[in-house]
Amino acid sequence: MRRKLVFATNNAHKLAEVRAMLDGVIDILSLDDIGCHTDIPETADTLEGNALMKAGYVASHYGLDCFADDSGLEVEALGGAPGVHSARYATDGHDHRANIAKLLAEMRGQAGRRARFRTVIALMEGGRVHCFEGEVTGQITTEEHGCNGFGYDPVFLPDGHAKTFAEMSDGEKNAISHRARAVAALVDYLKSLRP
Ligand code: ITT
Repeated sequence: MRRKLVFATNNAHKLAEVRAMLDGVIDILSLDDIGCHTDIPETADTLEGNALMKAGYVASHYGLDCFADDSGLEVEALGGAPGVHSARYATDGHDHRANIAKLLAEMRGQAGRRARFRTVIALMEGGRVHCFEGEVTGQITTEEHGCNGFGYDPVFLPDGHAKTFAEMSDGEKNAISHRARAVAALVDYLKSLRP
């Protein structure tokens, strides 16, 4: 029987992205699937700390093997902001439109527009903890392009590509994204385990 792991996220886009990447490798249970309807706290000041908090919450409250990711957009000209605060950059909620508007306003007139998305995945499995990382570098555009994906996708132009993440299909984004690279490291690890 295939291994089952809970993915501790409330973000439906991330759940769909990661399910597609792990198709045929493991079965992913969502928080809904295990009856967890809590807004799991993520109050650490690093991506790794938040990923560990989310995975640790499920492991300790439900006794299930689990992984969680925390991702952020780090913009060079803004000293790495919004970083770990990416979801709540403009407001207290996950208001993607307001976050993008704030980012473009902060970047107005900036010549240097280098940025990277970074993901840390924390896996809690059989009482052990492992972390995996992935990143993708690129530029912040001066205006929004495309309407696929979520979050800052319409203003992130990955290096070596002529389309923003929001102009790419799911498959194109998943081939190069920060989360895909971290998930690839997770998959390598899971495959290295004995069944
Ligand atoms: P969970 O904590 O429930 O998993 P979240 O939406 O808060 O979902 P993250 O903490 O991992 O997701 O990411 C923080 C924010 O960073 C997210 O709300 C987006 O604004 C942005 N972000 C992360 N990954 C992204 C991606 O692939 N494309 C665009 N923006 C992304």
